[in-house]
Amino acid sequence: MLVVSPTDAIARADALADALLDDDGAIRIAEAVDHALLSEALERIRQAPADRDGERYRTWNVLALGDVFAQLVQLPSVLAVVDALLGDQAILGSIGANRVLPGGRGQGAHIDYPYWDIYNAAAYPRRFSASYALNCQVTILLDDFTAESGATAWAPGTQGLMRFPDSRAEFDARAQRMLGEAGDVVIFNGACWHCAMPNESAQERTGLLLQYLPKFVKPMEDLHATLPAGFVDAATPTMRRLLGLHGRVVDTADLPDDCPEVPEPPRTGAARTDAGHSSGN
Ligand SMILES: O=C(O)CCC(=O)C(=O)O
Repeated sequence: MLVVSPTDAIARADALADALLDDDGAIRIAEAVDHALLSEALERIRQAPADRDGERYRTWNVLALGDVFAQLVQLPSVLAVVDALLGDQAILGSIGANRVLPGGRGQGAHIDYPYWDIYNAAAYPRRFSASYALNCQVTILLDDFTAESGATAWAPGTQGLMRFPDSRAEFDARAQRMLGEAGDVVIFNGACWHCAMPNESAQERTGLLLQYLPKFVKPMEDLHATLPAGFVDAATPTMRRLLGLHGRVVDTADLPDDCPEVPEPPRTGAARTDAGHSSGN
């Protein structure tokens, strides 16, 4: 997996987006988040209600749990790559946490929303293809991800196949691990086969799972509905566009006769670097 610094991620965002489409389908930004933010996020996740399955805990929509999460979805180095892949009006479709404690089980290999029922061809447009991405997954490593602690496994190059693996053996034969240290961020094409792995270490392994989508894909979670009053009023332009609150309506009735361009509605989400802090980059 290609590993870059936050500065490189911004400088080489187009090339990295191409790597997500054409190469391994995953990259890692090293030291993208400072440790104070990691600790705060972890503390809030541990206190939040979660769906439990043995030693695995899943918390959905953590955006409302604290300002730290608003900061983590707006990391400039990450958004540079997301925007290069999905367009600069990309939205946030989901933000959840997957805590896998010692003894926690792994997952079945899968691909992510909106591809998650790709086996049902009738639900997809004719000639549906992998030529551009409808999802960009981002895992913020809140703990070290090692082979022992259950670092996510993924099968490089499978983002072009537009199908689930036929068997676990097919997945395992191609799989590598998304290894990294707390504070690193892995960005991957959600069409890649992947899964959490069993935690056979003595340490917790928690990832913050962010799902970004092009502006025209319906978000997986209704994030906006659960936000406290005042969140949107206080939101940065980038946060507003991640919530899909940027202008969407173009009044085609009023186009001048000779107009080759459709005027854009007011854009409130163009800036990528207004998160108000550096988060290590
Ligand atoms: O936590 C992980 O390692 C991956 C989780 C995942 O792929 C999912 O829940 O869809």
